[in-house]
Amino acid sequence: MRTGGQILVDQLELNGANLAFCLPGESYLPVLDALYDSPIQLVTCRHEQGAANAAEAYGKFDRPAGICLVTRGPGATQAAVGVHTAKQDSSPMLLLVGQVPRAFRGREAWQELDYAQVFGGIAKAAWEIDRAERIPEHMAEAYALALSGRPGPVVLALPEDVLAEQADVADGARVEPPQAAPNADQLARLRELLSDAERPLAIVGEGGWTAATSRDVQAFCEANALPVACAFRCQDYVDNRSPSYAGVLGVAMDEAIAARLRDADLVVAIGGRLGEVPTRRYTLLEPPDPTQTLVHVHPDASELGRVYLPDLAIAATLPEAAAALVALDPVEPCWREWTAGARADYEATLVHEPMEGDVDLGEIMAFLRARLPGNAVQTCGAGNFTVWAHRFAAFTEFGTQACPRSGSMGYGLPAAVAAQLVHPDRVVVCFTGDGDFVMSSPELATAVQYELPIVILLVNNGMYATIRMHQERTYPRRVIGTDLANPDFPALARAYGAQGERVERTQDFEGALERALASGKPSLLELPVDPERISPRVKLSDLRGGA
Ligand SMILES: Cc1ncc(C[n+]2csc(CCOP(=O)(O)OP(=O)(O)O)c2C)c(N)n1
Ligand SMILES: [Mg+2]
Repeated sequence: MRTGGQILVDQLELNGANLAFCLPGESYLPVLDALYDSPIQLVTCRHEQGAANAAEAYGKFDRPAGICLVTRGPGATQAAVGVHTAKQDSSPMLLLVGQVPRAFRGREAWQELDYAQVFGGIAKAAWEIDRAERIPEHMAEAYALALSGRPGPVVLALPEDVLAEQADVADGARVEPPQAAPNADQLARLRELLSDAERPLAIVGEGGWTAATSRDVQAFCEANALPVACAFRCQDYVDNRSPSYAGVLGVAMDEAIAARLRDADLVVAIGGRLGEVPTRRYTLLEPPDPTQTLVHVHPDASELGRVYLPDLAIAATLPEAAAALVALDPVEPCWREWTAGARADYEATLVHEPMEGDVDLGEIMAFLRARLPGNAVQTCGAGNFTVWAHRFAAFTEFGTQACPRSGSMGYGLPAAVAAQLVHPDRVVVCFTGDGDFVMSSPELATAVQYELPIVILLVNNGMYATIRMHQERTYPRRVIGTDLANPDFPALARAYGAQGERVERTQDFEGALERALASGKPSLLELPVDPERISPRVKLSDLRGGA
């Protein structure tokens, strides 16, 4: 006989979880108690947003689903942002929520919510477990849903009396998501389309990748001299040093890569949904039937044809699809110049315009490109600071970029907590802004508590610059709602027990970074920047002059 809490934790263990992120609540005490004797490390966060974002990031590192445990009502609603990111980013995640006892259901008891309704439009699935003896069955279903097809978040509500009751039931089996490979006809057709192409472009996108997928896709692109672009925040899917690598289809998209997509005659999308960001608001590739010939490989058949009608739709899991692509007899490319041009365009984007003021983020990024090891992990939230972090970084290994494709602020710090727990020996750098950081700054306490030596680079421009940029563009000089009066960030970091420094000049960055890396503690380096340079290629004064 085991309690529902014990049965639940046993299912997490047998499905390979080694970390769980929580904010405790009295609604799920039997689960906490079962974790007392479990090898799963429980990481206590300071806000459910942080716990959910950390669990989401864990799911990005080719691990079993990220686990987040929160209390009912306010705990669950505060965790919603991480569920939304897991959905948009196609990351496997389980959100386990305490619930009122079964006997109180429907009375709007204290903190009661109907989680199937609340999360129905956010998660891949959400439901409530009704009996302890059915926990193995429900958990197997939850894992199967989270991991299969397009991975995503599943929410399970756990009535407190279900968790406390005893049941005599066998464990479920470890969930192995089904695999699907492309068939021979599809591969032959793909080869035919490639042979007919003059300006092909491969696009790699989110959901269900592994390190092997990344290696195979890169080898396929190189064997066919195919240029390959990464969808927004998938920049670690292809080694950026590859002659095939052509850059990123992200926000603040470079014109050259935008033109490559617009002008391509064949697009081979390997994973991803070809969403609003990588298609530049659905203009570079126009739904429903783009002018480009489209091959779309996706693990979920229901995503194929949902927005774009592909000329060739391949419903296949990505490791299997990638292995099949690399085994395909390469075609003789007539597009070598096109590919070399795409590569040259990408290399040109690494050159930055000098920045006003004493701290030049372009210089700092160039330094980091040379200084950081290839397996260093980049995390971020949302803001214009990420444009520097993404454009000027060079990714060489899968699993080194954990950034929210959902564009959610407050993600970077909890993601860095998860990254450093998953990879204790790696350098983890969290890029953040003065607005972004404050949204999840309590997780600095988590980083200190678990002794995680993450490096936080905080770009301080005294405003929500992303919004200011749009505001000044549309309503020049009518600034409202985007100015920030900020705390003394290094002092705040020190108050948490982390290391904190302000880097006043570009040339001081190297020393400050080395001190941060040597400190063995979480470190925050504040980079005060001139607000004039609101984005790498946009000046505030130009916006005001209407340029
Ligand atoms: C949770 C959430 N709230 C609001 C936004 C809208 N938003 C996007 S970027 C941004 C400003 C971020 O400010 P900061 O971190 O200072 O970065 P900056 O743009 O100044 O570089 C805002 C408010 C968002 N993306 N996510
Ligand atoms: Mg800012």
